Amino acid sequence: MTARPLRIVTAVAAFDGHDASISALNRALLAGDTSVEVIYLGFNMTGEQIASAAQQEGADAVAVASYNGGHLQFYPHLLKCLADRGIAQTLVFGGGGGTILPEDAKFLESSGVTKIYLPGWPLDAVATDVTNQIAKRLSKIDRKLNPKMSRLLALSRTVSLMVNEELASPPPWLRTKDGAIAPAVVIAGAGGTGKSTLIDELVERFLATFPKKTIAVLANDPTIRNKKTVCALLAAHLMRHSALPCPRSYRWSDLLILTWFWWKLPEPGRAALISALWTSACLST
Ligand code: B12
Repeated sequence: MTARPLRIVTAVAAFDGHDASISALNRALLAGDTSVEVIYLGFNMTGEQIASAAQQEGADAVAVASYNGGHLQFYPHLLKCLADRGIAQTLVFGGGGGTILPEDAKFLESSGVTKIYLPGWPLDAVATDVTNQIAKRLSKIDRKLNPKMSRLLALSRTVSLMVNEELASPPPWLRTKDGAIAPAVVIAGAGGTGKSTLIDELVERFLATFPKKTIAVLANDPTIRNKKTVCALLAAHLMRHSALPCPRSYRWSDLLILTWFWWKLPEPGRAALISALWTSACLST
């Protein structure tokens, strides 16, 4: 077990609706022996959308199903999108049953895909192998902050380091110059009460009404616990407005960790985080 949950973005490739295998993989990841946060994007996801979510969420890996026959183009394109966003270190796992031939898998793995799973693997073995591979490489993942990196990447690294209590407050260069604090709105409620639809509407209207302003959504989901692990299936990106990556909107989702951490933070720390989230803003990538 690793100290923090592994963060894995899962999706189905663009122009592909075959989501049965990724849904089964999501469940297998949650049922395994490793704590994971599975951030599920849905089907028909472009390389750009997947890379954008991986960047915002500070993902360790992306796992993408491709059944439409375009895998030889899609996975290399995805690798490029990740590299373009400064997160080439993100591990990439894939599978598409028999539509991906063994020689295609070899080619993709030699091109930078971490691993392609061919038919015959039991899904729980796929899930275990994926988490083992991520855990093995975790210590090599660079999570340093640097004022020269894109604001969006710096923001996601900051949130991720703060949530893991490896950083007490955002670096000064990520804060508002005038110390201004963004207003924060909390939306809570039981499952099925319409939170996602409301947030969708608010974010879409906000972005349309204020073309220069930025907005951050911090989405916390309840945890699923078994005897050994703490897991979550996070579906905040399934909301409508995240269909297109918008450089003015930022999204982070996790277990209840952020909420718990938030209340532990002294007032100045909260203010600094909010202002960093707000201004980072310029969210240019
Ligand atoms: C189920 C299925 C459907 C269902 C999809 C339901 C759903 N919600 O997913 C339905 C009936 C809707 C469907 C529709 C279509 N399908 Co279809 N479908 C299949 C089928 C029978 C099984 C795929 C599957 O889910 N397998 C279960 C998984 C768990 O097992 P697996 O595929 O062996 O995968 C293994 C590994 O690769 C790995 N793995 C799989 N994915 C991933 C992902 C990650 C990240 C990782 C790490 C591992 C991993 O896990 C498994 C471990 O053993 C295949 C044929 C087949 N027998 O494979 C055709 C197949 C994929 N479909 C096909 C086609 C053509 C279509 C349609 C275009 C048909 C049409 N003309 O309408 C549509 C397209 C739909 C769309 N919107 O995209 C073709 C694709 C051909 C190609 N690309 O060259 C296939 C191969 C059938 C065929 N022989 O023609 N389909």
